[in-house]
Amino acid sequence: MSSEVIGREVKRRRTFAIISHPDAGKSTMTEALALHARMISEAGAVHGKGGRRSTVSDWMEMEKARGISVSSTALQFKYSASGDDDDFPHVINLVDTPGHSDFSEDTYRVLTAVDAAVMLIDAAKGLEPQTLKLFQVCRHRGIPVITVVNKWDRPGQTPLELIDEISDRIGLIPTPLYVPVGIAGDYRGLLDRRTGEYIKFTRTAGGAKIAPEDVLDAETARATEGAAWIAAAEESELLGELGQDHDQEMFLAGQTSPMIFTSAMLNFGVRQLLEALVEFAPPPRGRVAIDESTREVTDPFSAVVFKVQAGMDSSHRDRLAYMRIVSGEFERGMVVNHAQTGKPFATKYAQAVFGRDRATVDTAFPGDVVGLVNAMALAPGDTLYLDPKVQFPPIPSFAPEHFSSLRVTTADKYKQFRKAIDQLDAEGVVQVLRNDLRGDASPVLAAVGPMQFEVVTARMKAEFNVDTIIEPLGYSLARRTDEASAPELTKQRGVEVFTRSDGAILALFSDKWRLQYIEKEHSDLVLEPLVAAAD
Ligand SMILES: Nc1nc2c(ncn2[C@@H]2O[C@H](COP(=O)(O)OP(=O)(O)OP(=O)(O)O)[C@@H](O)[C@H]2O)c(=O)[nH]1
Ligand SMILES: [Mg+2]
Repeated sequence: MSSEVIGREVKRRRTFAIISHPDAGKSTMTEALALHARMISEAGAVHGKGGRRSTVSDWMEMEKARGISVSSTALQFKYSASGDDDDFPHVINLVDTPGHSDFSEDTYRVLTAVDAAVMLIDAAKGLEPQTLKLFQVCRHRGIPVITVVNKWDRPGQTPLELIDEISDRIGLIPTPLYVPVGIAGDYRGLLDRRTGEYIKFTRTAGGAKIAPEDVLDAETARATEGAAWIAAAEESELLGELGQDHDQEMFLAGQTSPMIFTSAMLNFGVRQLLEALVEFAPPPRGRVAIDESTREVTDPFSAVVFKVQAGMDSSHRDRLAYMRIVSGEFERGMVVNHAQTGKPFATKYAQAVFGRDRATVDTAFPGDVVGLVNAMALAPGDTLYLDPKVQFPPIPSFAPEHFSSLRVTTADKYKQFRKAIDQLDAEGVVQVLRNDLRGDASPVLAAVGPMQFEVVTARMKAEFNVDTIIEPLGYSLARRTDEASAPELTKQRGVEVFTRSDGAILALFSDKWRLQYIEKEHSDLVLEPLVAAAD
């Protein structure tokens, strides 16, 4: 494969994550984007039964029941942007992430695998705690952010209030590409700041279909929308005077963020978001390896695994590893190398994923997310490559703050229980800790947030038919220690020592005062902090 072909394929790809505080509308937006790309014919049509609650990316039973996402989901679709040759459309790789902070480790892993992020903000709520944290992660990783103010169909703040809040609190300057016509709750259309035209939307029944657009000139807009148009035009002018126009370099440097106002529910502003992604979001680039060399996109094949997920389909209980291709062309059937084990890995069962649906994928290029079926040896952070060898930096695991023991309640299910634990451990759903005292029958689960435990018990039941109970332990923080320090630590009150499944020795402490006391009394003990969730 010539590097010219790879270059052309890379240029038309956009790989991004949708992130936000819970409930801002990520899964609804994911569905709306797929609808606009004509991958599905009706929003909610794919898995929605009655109402629109379930979206194409929310497929787990627990997600459907609660209407929240507990796991990230990848989708790929083609989108013919304005100016595209229809035979060579753009290829969009999108990852919908869970908003709840208990699942932030999953979101973080996704952010190591994408080139840009779409940050959703609820028009009424503005910046929320998880939004702030995610912005920091994006900044830290140098991921450019497109800001989407969603739910503009409902009452909310004014555009200028939201813009001020973002620049004041995170120091990121929003550069609206469009200004909404009509206040939050009265969403009529958008003023295109570059052309000065009015894009007028028409509602469809239940917002299930693409909303028709009419493009009108400023004069006609003023005549039909009156005060709403004048207000939008004034806001646009003011933003121009403040220098808040899109600047590609500043956007890529993480200093500014193109901003769009949408209603994912009504499908308003969704096409504009796709166009902005195609026009401004960066195409895939090379990636820096552990030895600090850069694997360029046109180099031989390499990929990073960022997620492992099983139980996606009750009819096949397989394990899927999601890899993001970094360089070269991928061809199904290729035998690649697994950097962590040095072993070959056959890719006969490579699949393109679309929420819970899958199709065989024959070729893929940098930026693409490909699912590898039954990839038992692969874990998040792993590297796959064709010679020359490359290994990308591992994904740090978060510091757990919640610890519970897990016990099986049906005696004859012990074998299944063990299998299930290994499975969920390999996926990184929780960390699994063991020690001789407790034995194998009641391992300790360590998590960033308690909802991860609920996922464990729900999946134990649904996928392995094992009933389990979770018993919270009285520990609230963990430190990494070593063999030499373990005996002394075990003697201490309020401390328990475990081996994590990756071999790390962890000491759990009831609280930070206990830890401080022990650190002071026994300064010779090894007690290293783990990576904290917000780092
Ligand atoms: N009015 C209105 N409601 C919306 C809009 N977008 C999403 N919603 C509703 O907001 C709720 C949450 O939407 P989701 O798409 O599940 O939100 P999410 O960000 O994926 O949530 P998590 O994955 O749990 O973080 C649902 O009831 C949606 O129907 C919108 O543009 N307008
Ligand atoms: Mg969601």
